[in-house]
Amino acid sequence: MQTTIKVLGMTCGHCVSAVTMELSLLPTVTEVSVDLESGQVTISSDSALEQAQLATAIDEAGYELVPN
Ligand SMILES: [Cu+2]
Repeated sequence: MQTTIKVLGMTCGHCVSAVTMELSLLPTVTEVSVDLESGQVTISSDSALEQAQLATAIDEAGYELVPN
């Protein structure tokens, strides 16, 4: 399944890497795709991801998850 979130504060390729790495650590995540310009992040995973774990991962990376 795919989850799309919006992340604030990413400005360059390093930001993209940091967010991608943290999200990849979540259980069952198979792919993370970041669009730097829009801040849109698409996550593929085998099970549903909770908003709270996504928020924690984004926070760990040093950015902010936009609540939807
Ligand atoms: Cu950066």
